[in-house]
Amino acid sequence: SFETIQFSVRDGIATVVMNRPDVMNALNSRMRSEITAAISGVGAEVRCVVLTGSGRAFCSGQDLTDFAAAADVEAVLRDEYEPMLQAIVNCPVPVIAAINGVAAGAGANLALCCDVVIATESAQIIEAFTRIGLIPDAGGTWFIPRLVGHARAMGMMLFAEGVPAKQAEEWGLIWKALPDEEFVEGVAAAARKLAAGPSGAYRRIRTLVSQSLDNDLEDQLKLEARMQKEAANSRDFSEGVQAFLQKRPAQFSGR
Ligand code: T3D
Repeated sequence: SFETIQFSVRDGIATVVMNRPDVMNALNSRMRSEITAAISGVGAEVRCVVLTGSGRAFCSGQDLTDFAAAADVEAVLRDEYEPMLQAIVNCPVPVIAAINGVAAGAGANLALCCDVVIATESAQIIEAFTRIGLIPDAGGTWFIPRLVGHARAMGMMLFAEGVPAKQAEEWGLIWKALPDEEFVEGVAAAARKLAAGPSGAYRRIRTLVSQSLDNDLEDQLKLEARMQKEAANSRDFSEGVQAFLQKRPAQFSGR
C-alpha cells in the first residue's frame, strides 16, 4: 500500500494525490516510485487519471533534505524520475495535472508532461532550479520550449520567477486557469468528460501528437490514415455516428 500518495479509482477516474503536505509534497524516492507504480498499474476500467497535491501545494519538486538524491543525482534521474515521467507519457489514458497550488522545480515539470494541465488561479508554476544552481530536469528543457517557444522558455528558466496560472494559460503553458472557487469542480468535470469519452481515439491522439514532434508531414499523414482506420473500426465510432443521426448524446464505451 502507498505511504506518500493517496490513490483511488471511482467511476473510471483514477486519482493520485501527492500527500506530503508539510513539505509542499516534495518528491522523495518513495513518492516517485509510488507515483510510477500507481500510474503504470491502472486497470482497464480506468479511462482518465488525475494527478494532484494535498494541502496548499501541488508539488515543490525534489525533496531538498534528501541528501542521498544529491549524492548521485544522475542515477536518481535515470532510475526514478525518468520512469515516473514515462509512466505518465505512456499511460494508455489521458492524464490531467490538477495544479492546486504552487508547482516548483521537478514538481512543475511533473505537471507539464501531463496531457491536460488545469491550475487554480492562485497557483504559480516556477522553474525554480537556477535559484539553487541547478538546471531544469524532469523533462523541463524538452517540454517547455515545445509548449511556449524559445523566448518564454528561456525567461522562465533563467529568471526562475513564478508564472501565475492565468499567465501560464495565456502563454499556452497550461490548458486552463480556473478561479479558485471553481477549481475542484472544474477538474472533476474535465475528468468525467474524458472518462466518458472515446478512449481509443484519445489514445491515438496522444500517440499522434507526440509523434508529430519528430515526423515530417508525409509520415504524419500516413500515421493519421492508419490510426483513423483503427478508430473507424471501433464501436465508439459506430455509436458516435448513430447518436449523431438520432440527435442524442453518444454513449461511448471506450472500445
Ligand atoms: O537533487 C536532485 O536530486 C536533483 C533533482 C532536482 C529536481 C528539483 O526539483 S530541484 C528544485 C527543488 N525545488 C525547489 O527548489 C523549490 C523549493 N521550495 C520553494 O522554493 C518554496 O518552498 C515554494 C516556492 C515551493 C513554496 O514557498 P512557500 O513560501 O509557500 O512555502 P515554504 O515556507 O517555503 O515551504 C513550506 C515548508 O515546505 C517549509 O518547511 P517548514 O519551514 O514548514 O519546516 C519548506 O522547507 C518545505 N519545503 C518546500 N519545498 C521543499 C521543502 N522541503 C524539502 N524540499 C523541498 N523541495
